[in-house]
Amino acid sequence: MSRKTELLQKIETREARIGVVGMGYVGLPLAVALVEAGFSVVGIDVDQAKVALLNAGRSYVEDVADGALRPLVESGKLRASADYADLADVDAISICVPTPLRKTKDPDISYIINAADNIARCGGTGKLIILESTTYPGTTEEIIVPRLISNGDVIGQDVFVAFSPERIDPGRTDYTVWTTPKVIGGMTPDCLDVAMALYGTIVEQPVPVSSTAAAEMVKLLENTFRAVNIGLVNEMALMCDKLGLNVWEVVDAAATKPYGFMKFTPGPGVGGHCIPLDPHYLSWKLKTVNYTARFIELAAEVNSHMPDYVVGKVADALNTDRKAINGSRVLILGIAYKPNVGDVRESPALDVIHLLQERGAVVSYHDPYVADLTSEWFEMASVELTAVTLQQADCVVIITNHADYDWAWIAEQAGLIVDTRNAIEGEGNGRVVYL
Ligand code: SAJ
Repeated sequence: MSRKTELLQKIETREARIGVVGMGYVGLPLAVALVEAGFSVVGIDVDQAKVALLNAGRSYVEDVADGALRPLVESGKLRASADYADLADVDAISICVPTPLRKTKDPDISYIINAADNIARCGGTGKLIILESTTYPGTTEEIIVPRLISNGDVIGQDVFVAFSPERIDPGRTDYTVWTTPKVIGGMTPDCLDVAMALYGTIVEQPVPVSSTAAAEMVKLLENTFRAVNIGLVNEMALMCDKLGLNVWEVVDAAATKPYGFMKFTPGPGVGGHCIPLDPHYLSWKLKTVNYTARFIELAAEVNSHMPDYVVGKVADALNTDRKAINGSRVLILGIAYKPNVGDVRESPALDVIHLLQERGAVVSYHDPYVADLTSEWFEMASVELTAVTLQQADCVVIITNHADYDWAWIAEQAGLIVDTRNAIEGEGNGRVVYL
């Protein structure tokens, strides 16, 4: 029996044992979905604290409730480990490790390399290896494959390799692992067949493409599409400001077009661990072939300028009250990178606070999802949001429009507001400055 047939049978009967490397916001939901599909899963994570929490049936990922996790652990079908050696006897491995940027904006694939080295060390023969981490086209072929064939194994015969970009969207409830189509590219047709078979057990619509590089590029298009369109609408905000137009009115009216338009809204910048970072994996790769990814670089330039633009708006607003930024009390509402989450990674709020402090403002923040904050520039704790804190602020700056906020009440209490999200729509005492 060929190794491919053996793997396909084990997947069909659910005898296949699966390893998931990286038990974060991508790996843990994937592991849960695989166990719910009938597989036994070992989750590998270098963070011993995460391993202990998972083996105690406790989740640290918003989208996975303890109540969903605990029975899977208690049944013995899901366990966590910090020891890569536990991958020796699994049949398939999904790699879901971080792919951050270095300070130089170059890709940091050290987590992928570490995972690949450890997987090769415990033996890839007879296994399906799927990389999920967002990365530049060519990573699977250049980093994963060489480590798996160094023992003489042949890709597509002895070991099977694919790439399948993650589409886990923390906090989203309208799409699940099952209902979100999943793109899959194999190193060979047989690799694709095996990967499609495995992911076909947890995803309603696996989407095959012709190669791992194509699959890697799909993910980068998805997130570059967002970064560029957010950059476009942010530049629209700058242009509307120059022309004395209300960008929110313009965007809302354009969004009535029932076809050929997709609404994006301006803001104080682009945060999160995907959109501000992933496109730089693509522009970096293109530089290696002497090509400049102009849209990516321009979008990054526009988006990263927005915090400066917001601080300029604050300065102008205070100036109307004959106040300088220096010494003014500025209250930031919402510092998470997007509404209704507590994640502050790459949040533009951090840049706005830093820039305001650099100009002498006395800055505080409130965020119902972020109790305290440590950044490279400062440490802060969320203040209590009361009428007094609003009234005492010389300027209130709305950075993240969490659904929890009572905007009408805030508009009544605050003397001056810079609203970067059009949250105070049509309310307020006329003392609201919009982007
Ligand atoms: N942003 C704007 N204007 C917009 C949209 C976003 O300023 O019109 C800002 C947000 O405030 C945030 C940043 O851009 O700071 C990124 O926002 P995002 O909506 O892209 O949120 P992310 O980073 O959580 O993106 C994820 C992605 N999901 C995956 O990669 C699986 C993205 O593809 C999703 O479309 C997005 O969530 C989503 O729609 O929630």
